[in-house]
Amino acid sequence: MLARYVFLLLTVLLYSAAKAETSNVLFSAIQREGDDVRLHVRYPEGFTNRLDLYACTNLTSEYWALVSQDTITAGDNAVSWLDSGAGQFPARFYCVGDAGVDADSDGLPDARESLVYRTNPALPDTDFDGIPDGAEIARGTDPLSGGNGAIFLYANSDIGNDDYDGLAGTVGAGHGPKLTISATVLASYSGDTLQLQGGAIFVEPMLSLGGKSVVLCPKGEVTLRP
Ligand SMILES: [Ca+2]
Ligand SMILES: [Ca+2]
Ligand SMILES: [Ca+2]
Repeated sequence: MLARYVFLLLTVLLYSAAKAETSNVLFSAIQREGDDVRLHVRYPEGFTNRLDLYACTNLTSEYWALVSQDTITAGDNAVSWLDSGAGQFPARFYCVGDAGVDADSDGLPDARESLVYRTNPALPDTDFDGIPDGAEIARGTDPLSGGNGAIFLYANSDIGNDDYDGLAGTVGAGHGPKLTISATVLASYSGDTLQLQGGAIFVEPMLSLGGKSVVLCPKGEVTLRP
């Protein structure tokens, strides 16, 4: 029954400022491997940017799914990627984006903005709420709807690490509290709530506000806990 599945190869969409250099990106092969599909993507010599692969099962759908992110050539200017379980779909469409092109420097490649999030690749803050599109995606807020971007950010001198994103008070699922208040403040935007947790004493370097000012409000927008 697998033969009844139709896999259509969409003309490769490559979002890049350097169109002439990147228009030769192509799929060199699509192979069936059982219920999986393997894509072979090639691009020209000298093209060193990262590739994102996108897929959808319905071209009338508004959104594509980012199915492989920041795929990097292994030195032969080719990428081989297995789309596990793709055989379950009656049709599957693919396209490629250049993960190294971010025209508005908001942290989201142009192709991801156009295909996945529907944000404006030429505007760093599509909904004009003061939070860049990439930060909104990372924080889990809606980049298309302003005014709802405020979130809690956490600092914890016991389990915190400034490499964490500060989006959770505990460590897990890729999130965790920042160690220093300074880093937490730097990650914040207007309207965010900073929550300080942990049993250890916050020493002076941790208390630096990183050049930002913090307004302590009586309504609990900033919570200090021992
Ligand atoms: Ca962008
Ligand atoms: Ca943008
Ligand atoms: Ca925004």
